[in-house]
Amino acid sequence: MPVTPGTDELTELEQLAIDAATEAGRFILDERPAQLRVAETKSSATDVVTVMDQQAEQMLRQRITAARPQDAIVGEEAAAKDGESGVTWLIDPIDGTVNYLYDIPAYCVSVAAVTGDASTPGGWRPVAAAVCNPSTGEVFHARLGGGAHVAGGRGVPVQGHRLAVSGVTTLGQTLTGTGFGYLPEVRRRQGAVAAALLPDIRDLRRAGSAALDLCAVASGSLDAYFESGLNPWDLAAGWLIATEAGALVTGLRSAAPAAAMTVAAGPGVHAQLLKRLEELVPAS
Ligand code: LIP
Repeated sequence: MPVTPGTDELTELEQLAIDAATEAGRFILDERPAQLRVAETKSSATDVVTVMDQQAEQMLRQRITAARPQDAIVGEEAAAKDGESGVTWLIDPIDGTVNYLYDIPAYCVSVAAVTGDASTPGGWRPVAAAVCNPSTGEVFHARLGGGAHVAGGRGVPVQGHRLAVSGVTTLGQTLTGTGFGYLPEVRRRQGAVAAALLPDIRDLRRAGSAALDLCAVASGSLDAYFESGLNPWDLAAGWLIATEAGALVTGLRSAAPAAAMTVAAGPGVHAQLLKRLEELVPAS
């Protein structure tokens, strides 16, 4: 099992995640070009990257490397940087890039420090994290064993406040978030699962950012969330923030949250949602 940093180091990692995410968040909001264009595409014509994704990732890497040169970094837009400290940073400079391209205020900067082998599903876990939603000014953050909190945003006291998941106990009352990938055949499968689940839940929400969906579970503005096809940098920070707010965050069939499936919900409804998804998603 990966070595867990001590309390002082966890606090340092959390503060660095907050500072880096907040700085990059301010940059992507304040410096967004009026005529923002697609710089390149990745897995499909709709899987886009903008210059702001690339520049924000450089900003995050410089900030983290300056503070902790011995750490490894894995980001969405550039090559991995090795490290020897046992800590790896998983960074998504703009989670919800399509929303950012369309200027829909539902995108964020997601930064997490993890231990273990970040390239192996189930081989790593997040120990400190921050998610900055620059449109609302909210910064969600957590460290292992320290609870989850939000600072900034409408109605949030200056000192921030502690997050807690909803207490929903029946699947039929569960407001559930989900998302879809960039490949048509993947979307077809995901759409079929979502359609089959719809009669069993309160309703579905598709916000367009896995990190913000997991923070919504942490704050109770969603009761549950599930999605397949996520990359480690999409889910790492939200995984810890939701868990420290009281959620159960897993894969299917006792697996860890990973590309195969990520399911997050309060303890009152997680098992019910998991059982239904295991009926709908065949074992691979
Ligand atoms: C996005 C995820 C979202 C998913 C999108 C995409 P990106 O990440 O946050 O949940 O539905 O397909 O993967 O590409 O904006 O970093």
